[in-house]
Formats: sequence, structure tokens, C-alpha cells
Amino acid sequence: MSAMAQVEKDSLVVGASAAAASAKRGLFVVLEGIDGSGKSSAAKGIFEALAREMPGRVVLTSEPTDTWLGDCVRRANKEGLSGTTEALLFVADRAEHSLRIAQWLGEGKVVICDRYFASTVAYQGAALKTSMGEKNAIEWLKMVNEPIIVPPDLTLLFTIRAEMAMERVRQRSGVSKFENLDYLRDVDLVYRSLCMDDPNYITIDASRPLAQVIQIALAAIRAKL
Ligand code: ATM
Repeated sequence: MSAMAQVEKDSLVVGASAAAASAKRGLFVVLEGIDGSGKSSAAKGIFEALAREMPGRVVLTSEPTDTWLGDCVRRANKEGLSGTTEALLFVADRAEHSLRIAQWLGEGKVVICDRYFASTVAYQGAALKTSMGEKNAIEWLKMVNEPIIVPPDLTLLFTIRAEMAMERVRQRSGVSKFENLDYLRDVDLVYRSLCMDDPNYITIDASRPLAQVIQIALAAIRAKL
């Protein structure tokens, strides 16, 4: 791709974000939380309930995506590439995903997204803190994400003690490299700090039964519709 085409494409990304923020648009809801918080099961329940109320108007999506860019992220993880490489691949995957999200929002859809940029800040921030220092890592991750994201209207942060989350993860299939207790505690701390800075966050106690968690999430989303 020529340098000019690249610049045009990049400004399209920022433009998509600005257009999505200003035009008549749907609602962008992000679900975040450590592994074992039940976030993905809740995302499905939330999607099914909203889709019954608003047929054809609700999209469920997730990161890493199911595109070849998402496959690159999974491959980098499996092959143990460096933390910075992995972070940049998550962001590349998101840059394309954000364009699709902006398009759905422009069509007036309610977009439910299972993980978005806060996952990179929390997971890669916790991973890179030894090599870069936590403050630098978090600032760098926020900076690389800033031009390519669509600002969420609502982020639901599923909070749960790391011990309980790990127990849930152990009861599922294999444990990934992201899933160890100290690491999950660090990720959780970064998430909680992000939450304090942003009024569009709502925390949900994810140790509650799934059906209750879904009802709490639905009430928060309906309040924004
Ligand atoms: P799910 O388990 O929600 O599908 O996410 C896949 C993993 O990718 C998850 N950890 N595990 N196991 C979190 C990790 N992840 C990041 O580290 N950074 C990111 O930006 C995203 C979107 C996910």
C-alpha cells in the first residue's frame, strides 16, 4: 500500500471513530474482566435477551477477532513472541475491528463487544510492567490504542476475586499462559484503576449467579438506550 493510501486509511480509522461519536448511532457496550469472570457467558445471555427485544439490531462481537488478524494474535501467544509484539498485534486486530464497529454503530445497531482496548491495557500492561515499568507500559498502551478506538458508551467490568476466577478456569479446559493467580491479580488491579478514571464504567460483582449478572448488565444497558 502506498504511503498516501496508508495515511488515508489511517485517517479513515480516526474518522470512523469521530463519525461514530457524533452521528445518530447505536450503542457501544464493552464487557471486560479477568478470565473466569463469566464475561463471555454473560455476553451471550445479554445478546440473546436484547436480540429478542430488538430483532436485527444487536451485534455480538469479540476480541481477539475471528479474522486472520485475530489468528495472528493467537499464533503469537502460542509461539511465545515478545510482549510488545503481542500488544501491537492486539492493536492491529482492533484497528480493523473498530472500522466494523463504527459501521454497525452508524447503522444504529447495539454492539456488544466481549473485550476491547481495556483488555490490552490491563493484560499487556501487567505483562510489560517488568520490562517497561507499569506506568510507562500503561501510558504506551493507551497511546497506541487512542487513534484506533471507538469510545465505548458503556463498559461493564466483571469483578471477581482472582482465586475464584482461577478455580472456575481450572474447572474448564486447559489453562493458558494468561491464567495464573499473580498475573490475574495484576490484571485485575489495572482494570480497577481504569474504572476509576472513566464515568462510563460500571462494575458488576461477577461472583453472583450468571442469571443475576445478566439481569444487572441488561438494566445498565437499557438505561443507556
Ligand atoms: P477470552 O478468554 O476472553 O476469549 O480472551 C482470550 C485471551 O486474550 C484472554 N486471556 N486468556 N486466557 C485475554 C487475552 N487478551 C489480551 O491479553 N489482550 C487483549 O487485548 C485481548 C482482547 C485479549
